[in-house]
Amino acid sequence: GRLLGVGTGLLTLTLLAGCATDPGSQPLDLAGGVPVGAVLALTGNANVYGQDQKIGLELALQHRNGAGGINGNPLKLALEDSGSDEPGANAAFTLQINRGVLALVGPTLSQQAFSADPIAQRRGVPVVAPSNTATGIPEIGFFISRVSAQSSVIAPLAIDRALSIQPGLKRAAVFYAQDDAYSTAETTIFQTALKQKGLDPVTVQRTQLNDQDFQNQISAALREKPDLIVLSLQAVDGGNLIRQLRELGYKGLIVAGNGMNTPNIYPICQKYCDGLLIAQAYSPELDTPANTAFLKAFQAAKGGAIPPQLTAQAYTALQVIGEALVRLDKRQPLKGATLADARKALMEEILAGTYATPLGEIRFTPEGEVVQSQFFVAQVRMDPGGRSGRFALLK
Ligand code: PYR
Repeated sequence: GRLLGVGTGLLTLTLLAGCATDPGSQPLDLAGGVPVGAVLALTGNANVYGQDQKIGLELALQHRNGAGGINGNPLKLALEDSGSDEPGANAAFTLQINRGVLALVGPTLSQQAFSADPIAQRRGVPVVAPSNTATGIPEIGFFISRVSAQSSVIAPLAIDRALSIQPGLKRAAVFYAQDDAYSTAETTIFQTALKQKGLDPVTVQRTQLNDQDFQNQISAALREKPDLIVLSLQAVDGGNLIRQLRELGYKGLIVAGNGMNTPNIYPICQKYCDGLLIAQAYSPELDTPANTAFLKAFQAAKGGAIPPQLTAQAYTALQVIGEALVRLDKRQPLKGATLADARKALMEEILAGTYATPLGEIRFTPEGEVVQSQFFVAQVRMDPGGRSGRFALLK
């Protein structure tokens, strides 16, 4: 930038700083591997998701590099913790983009994605979201895609299942966290699905993500004598609410959404997690080479446990980026390209592909929405004592 005089000095500085930190026009730096970044919630309330996701990324990285990396050059993954809020996600996205990554996996929460994805979109950096389920994520822009099925295609399945377990259900009570993008998007979908099945909610209770005591909302809901409770809450607030709901005497079915879709809810709701119904975008029983390889790697790393959906989705996100990079590099070598050109070509390649993943075969709409064919419903079964449990797939 040139000096524009005293009055616009600040503007000049900002422009200069912008140029100095944006590596997009530089040749892509492939020394030490092909650089990709991930941004996960490893601290704060959403760390319960980030823990599941981190191992998925580690296993996908191992798998890619065990298969020759990106045509002989290893895939190099830099992981940053976003915390569980928007400023953390914005800062981690910016750091990774300035570091020169070709693509990003993340962020964990939809609430964070609506804040951080526009940064990647502006900077021309492909994003593959591993766990954002709110309506409208890929619509943020060309560079934004996801492998996590959106609530509208998955959440209603758990309501169908509740009705097949107990066909006489009449009085649904709904809870959602009003300060969270995932919760507000999903509850709209749950409420529409309930109405379509003649189960107009008898009450809708609003909570906040950081609430710990839900006595007021629960008491108000129980006065309506519900026989089905439908929750769009994250894991910590949802786990606490379920515990309090059972302690206050509710005995009926509970359906939860994707926010409670992690075994990390067990220590929170303990024995009261038992019976919870949650739709799944992953089946550990899927009998395909891609899922068998993933299962084997997970069980070797974790000693026999069953992979959570969030682990399979995070694995898939990095798998997609790795396979798209292999194809792109064969067609149009990464070496010698500018970072900006390689990022754009990579996004086109991601959207064009079909991928054999642990989630089954997936591809993308031109918008970047995942196209996936198989979904399931699981019921949480807690062991006596309530310390551990499993997500049992319902047939
Ligand atoms: C989301 O934030 O989109 C979740 O599904 C938790």
